[in-house]
Amino acid sequence: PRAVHLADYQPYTHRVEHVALTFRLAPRATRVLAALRLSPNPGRPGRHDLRLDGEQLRLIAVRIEGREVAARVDATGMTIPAEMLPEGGFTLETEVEIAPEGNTALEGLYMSRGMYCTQCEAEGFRKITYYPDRPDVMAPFRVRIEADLPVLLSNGNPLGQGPGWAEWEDPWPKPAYLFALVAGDLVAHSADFTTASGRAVALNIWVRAGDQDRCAYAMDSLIRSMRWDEEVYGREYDLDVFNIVAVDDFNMGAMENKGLNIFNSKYVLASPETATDDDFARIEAIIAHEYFHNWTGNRITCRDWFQLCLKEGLTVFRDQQFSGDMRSHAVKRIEDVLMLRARQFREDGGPLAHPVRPDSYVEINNFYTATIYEKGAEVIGMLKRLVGEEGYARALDLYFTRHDGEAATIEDWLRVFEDATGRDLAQFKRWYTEAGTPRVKVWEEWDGESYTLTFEQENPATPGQPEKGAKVIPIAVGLLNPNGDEVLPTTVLELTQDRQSFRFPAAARPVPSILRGFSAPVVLERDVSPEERAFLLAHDTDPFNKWEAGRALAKDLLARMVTEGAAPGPDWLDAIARVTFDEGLDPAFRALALRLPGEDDMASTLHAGGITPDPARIWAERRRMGEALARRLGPQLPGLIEALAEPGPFTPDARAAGRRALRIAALALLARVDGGRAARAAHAAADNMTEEVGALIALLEVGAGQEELVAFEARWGRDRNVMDKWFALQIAHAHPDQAVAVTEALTRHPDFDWKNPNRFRSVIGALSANHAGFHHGSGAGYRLVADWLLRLDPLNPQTAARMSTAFETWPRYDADRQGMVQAELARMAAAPGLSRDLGEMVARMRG
Ligand code: B3K
Ligand code: ZN
Repeated sequence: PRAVHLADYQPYTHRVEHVALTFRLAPRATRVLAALRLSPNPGRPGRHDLRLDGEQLRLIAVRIEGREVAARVDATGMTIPAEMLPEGGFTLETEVEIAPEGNTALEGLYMSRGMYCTQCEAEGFRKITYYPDRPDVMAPFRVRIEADLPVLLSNGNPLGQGPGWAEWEDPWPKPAYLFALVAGDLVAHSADFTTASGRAVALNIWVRAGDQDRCAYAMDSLIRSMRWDEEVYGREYDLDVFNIVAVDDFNMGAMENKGLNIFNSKYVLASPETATDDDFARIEAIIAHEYFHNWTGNRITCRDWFQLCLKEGLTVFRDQQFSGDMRSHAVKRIEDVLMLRARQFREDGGPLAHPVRPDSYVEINNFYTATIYEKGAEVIGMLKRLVGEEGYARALDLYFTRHDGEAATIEDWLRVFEDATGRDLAQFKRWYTEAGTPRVKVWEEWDGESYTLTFEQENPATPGQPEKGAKVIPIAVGLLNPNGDEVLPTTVLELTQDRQSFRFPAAARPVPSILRGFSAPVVLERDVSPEERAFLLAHDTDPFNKWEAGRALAKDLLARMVTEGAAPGPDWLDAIARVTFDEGLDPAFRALALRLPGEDDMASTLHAGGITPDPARIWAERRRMGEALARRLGPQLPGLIEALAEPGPFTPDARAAGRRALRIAALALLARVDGGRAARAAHAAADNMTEEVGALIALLEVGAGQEELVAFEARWGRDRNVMDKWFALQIAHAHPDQAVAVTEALTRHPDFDWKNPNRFRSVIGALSANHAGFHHGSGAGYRLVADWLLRLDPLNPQTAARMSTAFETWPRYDADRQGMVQAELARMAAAPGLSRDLGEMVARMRG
């Protein structure tokens, strides 16, 4: 398969002025009639053949201006030679047949438990009809759906409907990847919204009968998102209806189709009995994310798929701001950084590293990555820090006015910032074009009068990019005096060279708090004593760095436990104890401070320090660390658990969720010293899924919980979304020596419907999330995951490829493990008929 290169971009030969589609839906033979109004693109002078993308379509007829023409058809599209095209504008009609029922890839038009739905991003529209399936071709669409089903939906505003048909019109020109269609027996949870300028918008969340009472939180999140985008970005909704549909079979989280968002049902449906606090928070964030795309993605879209971060990085940044405003900025930032390090730093440090704006790909679906999304958002956070709140607001206003209705590039985006603020961003652009996580070393010097911080940045080589230049790195610092008072409030230093010093007047030696708020996505390297870390954990005024100090203390300790057999000492135990019981701190923050460093994170840190990580040993030492903490806090835990019990009915707000998080963290620790007595009682008394699952995990972690698992299945056996948790948590929390056996047993469970992406992820994904289980010395974890990827690939290459990233960390481990992973990668590479998706991933990971 050939790679596509950014450098080869050319505008499309034609313009699509209007699209009219008719769908006659039938599971095995759906007819799609398309009428495209086309004209030559003045941006591509000369006469050109007309090339349309099309895959897996049965062509019935092609007509130009009503007359049948002979088009050349191949496996990826059709060509109509220039001589057969009238001069000027013309109408092209095509008629094709497709089979949604047999579409197991869940891309294009497919069926999910009797309902029709679509997923077109990135290149799924070409599986529906012949079309220039590229984001810079934008057109207004009119859609007619004919089917014997009660609910028939498409993008835009309803034009009319009758028995067996409905018509929709989307006045806003859009690329084909934002097209959507849904047809099924659905019911709506509805509400109204009036925009700031007075437009009445009908809001509907469409679900299967029986699920309507689980939509309230998603609807509330939608209404808050719409209001927030008006207030914070001045962006209003632009249609008379906004529809959301929940679908059970979906390759990812959700999709921002214009006026018709389609969601994985797992990110819509929630009730206190069935959803955890984390589920509620994710639903709020994803509803917001997809809604915010209406402006950042839909009204302004991407010129080509290399510019994906233009919409994704910005929309993630916006949803993070929103969640921070709705909840706690401090807690949200810590959670976002945890996730960035766990997923993006991991990707950036391995064979799959790629720039935020890549310059080539084989299969674009493989580039919906943590780098494009999360690092893409971090880059915008840095821009904002560099130009300030006001500069950012001016730049965004200019972006919306200058590029509304266009398909834009990263160059356009950066130019808006340059024009609005007068800043030169040529060097800053390296964040978009160069992969890899910069490492920043820091030294300090105090001479009695002044204090100097010296920074040195190193930009590691990544695949295809051996050398790179210095980045612009905003480093937020504060200085504390030895009493813990802040003597320098947060100040942003701009590192632009390989090595640079900054001097501050200081009569006493200050304690520095560096990279406050995680002001840049870098790894900071500085030798810090445990005393200084404990001091910052107690005194730092920056909540992120306060948490970071505790985290670093724990990681230093765990590293010493693993490498030298050290034992947890009072410096860490006492510091954590103080935070845990400090009632002046937000319980959610205290819960985060209690969380031990993850095993994968530890493996990566050891590897970066030149030590080959041993997964079994990390697992064992981390466990020993938890036990030591449990013994230290033990006597005070029952009191804390009692004090945090929430009287009254469940509410999903951040305050209540934070209290539950701390309570569950305390229960999990207590289980290590009381054999699970308190957790068992909490499980029995739980009236919400957060506590039910929290207590169950606490039990599984100490080798108990089997009865509870049986009861859970008996109670929730018919609920798909809840049962996904049941599958996942017994694998993720299995003993490393048992994880593979537990997974194998569950793959034989009658409800292991492996063709359903959520269920596949709950089982196979949960095994790869069990670090010591997946990387078990026997190699059985590698084998089992590879077996299942090979089985899924012919049916659903997108999900198979996505899950193959389980293998991306192999270069960290010992020669035996490296050899075993390489053998699995080679086995996959050799599989006959391997998809382009999985094929590209495997090839990149083999290096
Ligand atoms: N834009 C979609 C992701 C599409 C993934 C295609 N493989 C969801 C989102 O980012 O909002
Ligand atoms: Zn998105």
